[in-house]
Amino acid sequence: MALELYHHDASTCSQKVRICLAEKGVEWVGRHVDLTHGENLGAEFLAINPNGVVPAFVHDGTPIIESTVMCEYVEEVWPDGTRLTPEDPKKRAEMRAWLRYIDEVPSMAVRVPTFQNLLIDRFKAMSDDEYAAFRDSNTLRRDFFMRLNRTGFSDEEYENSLLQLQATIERMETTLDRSGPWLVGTQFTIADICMAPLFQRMEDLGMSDMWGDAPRVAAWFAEIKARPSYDVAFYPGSRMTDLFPQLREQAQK
Ligand SMILES: N[C@@H](CCC(=O)N[C@@H](CS)C(=O)NCC(=O)O)C(=O)O
Repeated sequence: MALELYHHDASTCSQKVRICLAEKGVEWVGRHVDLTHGENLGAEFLAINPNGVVPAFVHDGTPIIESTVMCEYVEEVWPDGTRLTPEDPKKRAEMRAWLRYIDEVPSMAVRVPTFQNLLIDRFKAMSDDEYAAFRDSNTLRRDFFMRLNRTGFSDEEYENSLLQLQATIERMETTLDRSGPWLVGTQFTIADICMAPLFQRMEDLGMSDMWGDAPRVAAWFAEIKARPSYDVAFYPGSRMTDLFPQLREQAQK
């Protein structure tokens, strides 16, 4: 049976997995999860992913969760085609260290400007009680929504998220300058795949100036966008600029 991908068009974690599936040429059937109406927190989806977040996929009846784990699973189950993991254990460790860093630092940081600048209206429209009920039902992200506090993050938290994104860009620039063109040397790996949607998100949020002084990072991002897998993963309607056309207008000004 085809792999069933539970995802959301514009979720960065879903985009990671869609790039990976396209790179490996793996066919999938999409199950769209409606985050706005809380489908991710309903019993049916929680039975697939108890964390209540997208993406997840079901392969041969078994749910696989966590976008990075899902990419590694795809690589292991479909070893043919483009290899996305280095053979050398040291390089493999380097890739995995990037994967941990991506999950822990920039993936978390990019959520702050995303929610603050784009998604906040949905929460502002809620009453305090509605917001508290939404926040408390959120299995994985209760703490995040505590800090969002319905109307926005503190200035310190916003500033900290930008510093973390800047630090990521600087770390990448140093690495790519020393041993590019990819994050783990000459091989395009799962680390590049997992980082790319975060850059697309920053670009869509009008934050691409952040890598204005990082030519290696700019070249890295351009190379990823030129790969056929990118357009497969970012189909029309899957960018924040598609969902929030005002972003495109701002970018044109
Ligand atoms: N560590 C998880 C994080 C997944 C995650 O945070 N997904 C977000 C979308 S990118 C989500 O489902 N959020 C639920 C919501 O916005 O209500 C993974 O990498 O799969």
